[in-house]
Amino acid sequence: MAPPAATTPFPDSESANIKALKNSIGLNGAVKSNGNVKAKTLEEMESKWDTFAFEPIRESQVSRAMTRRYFEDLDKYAESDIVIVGAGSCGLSAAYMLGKSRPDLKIAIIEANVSPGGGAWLGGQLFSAMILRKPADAFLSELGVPYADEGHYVVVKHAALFTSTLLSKVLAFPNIKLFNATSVEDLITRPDPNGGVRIAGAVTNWTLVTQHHDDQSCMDPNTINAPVVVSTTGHDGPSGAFSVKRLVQMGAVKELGGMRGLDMNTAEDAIVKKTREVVPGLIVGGMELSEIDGANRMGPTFGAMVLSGVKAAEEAVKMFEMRKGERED
Ligand code: AHZ
Repeated sequence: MAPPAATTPFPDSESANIKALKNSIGLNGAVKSNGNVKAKTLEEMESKWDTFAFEPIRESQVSRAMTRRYFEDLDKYAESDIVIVGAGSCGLSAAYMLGKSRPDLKIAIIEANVSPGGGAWLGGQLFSAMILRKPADAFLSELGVPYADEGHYVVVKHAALFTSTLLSKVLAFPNIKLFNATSVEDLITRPDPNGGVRIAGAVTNWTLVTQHHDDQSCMDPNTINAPVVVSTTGHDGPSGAFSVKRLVQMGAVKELGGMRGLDMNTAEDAIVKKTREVVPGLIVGGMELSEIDGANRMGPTFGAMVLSGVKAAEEAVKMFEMRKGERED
């Protein structure tokens, strides 16, 4: 779709903004770099909006500032220590624990959606509050997310408060890169010395490309090597249970158990207890596990998702320590 056309002329072609830009542009049309622009406080701007102007910029500077960093990240994380597939409540909880406990590891998170967070922006039936059964309140205290204590369970007033706090902390870790709008569309495999395969990384593509393999041809993917992959892609659905479904297709797992009906008490304990390495190199956590194990679903209680993430992080570190010698770079 074409961008909307301007319907009114530019009001002041010699605005302070444009004059500043012209002054700062050299003969070749490039904006001269100025590393010593004095920072202004919001108080200094207050009531001075008539004389207000942004610092000048050339469009290519914006382009380069984004693309240089993105391509540096693609280069850096092409060999990762741990790849987390899916940034829902389980994947983000695992990422938080890993980012905090192992600042020495390179951790890539691949999230198919533009917006990370999976099903954790709302509680059940699109209501706001998020319920977590104890002892998952320990993770909220760790994050500093406030909650109401209701005895056996706690209530966060809005699920988005939990998810935005968790996300902001995960994104701030210098050793974690979130590649969102990017899908894992296959797994890298190697023959395992004990027979079968081990998982050795993730095969990625822009999600928009992944969605168009049926109507466009030859759109080959990209790859990330890693000795440990943690898959937390949720239960089956338009994009869920990705890794376990792929394991069945490639014969690494015989069949899926299929997620069973809702039973909060049974489901949550089972998901945390069974969070594990399902084939060498691949740990599965969160609701993706219900599909392989034939476990119940729990619906709108999130304690198992965060504690499955905490356990997946612990398992990932153990597996990394065992396998780091196998890194191929
Ligand atoms: O976009 C997905 C979501 O953010 C992402 N994802 C799925 N397939 C992917 C792929 N590549 C990259 N191939 C992919 N990303 O994985 C994330 C999964 O988040 P989620 O919230 O669906 O899963 P979770 O296991 O963290 O939490 C599930 C919470 C529950 S329980 C439940 C029920 O019992 O009904 N329903 C939900 C949503």
